Amino acid sequence: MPIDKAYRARTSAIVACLLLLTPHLAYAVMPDGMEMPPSVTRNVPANVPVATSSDQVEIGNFSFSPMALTVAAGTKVTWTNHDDIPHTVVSDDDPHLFKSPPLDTDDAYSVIFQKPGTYRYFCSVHPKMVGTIIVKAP
Ligand SMILES: [Cu+2]
Repeated sequence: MPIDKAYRARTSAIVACLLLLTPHLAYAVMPDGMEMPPSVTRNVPANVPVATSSDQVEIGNFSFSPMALTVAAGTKVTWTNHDDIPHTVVSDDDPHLFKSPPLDTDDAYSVIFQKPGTYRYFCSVHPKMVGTIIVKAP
């Protein structure tokens, strides 16, 4: 049928035009001299801490275990909540050096400790739940 043929020819012409125009359109919306958006994976700032080792604190039965954990500076400490109710991990310091969101069952929260010192923390939902991370010079 001639009409159908003409329609198809016009449709493929439009598609071909769009394909040809697309790279130019992309240039049009990105003005010259504009920097490309920073890539999260490629432009890692130099001051992002990198853990040299890791250790764990388990949260269960309304307590942190071990209550006191000694690690070398550069250690990533991960708290995991095994209770059925939410807990948090909040440093005693004001302002807080670290403060987790409420951790549901099996949720984990990590902090990399770079500076030697004694870091006391508690659960903001149950302030009687306390713990300490002791960070030694490596
Ligand atoms: Cu708690």
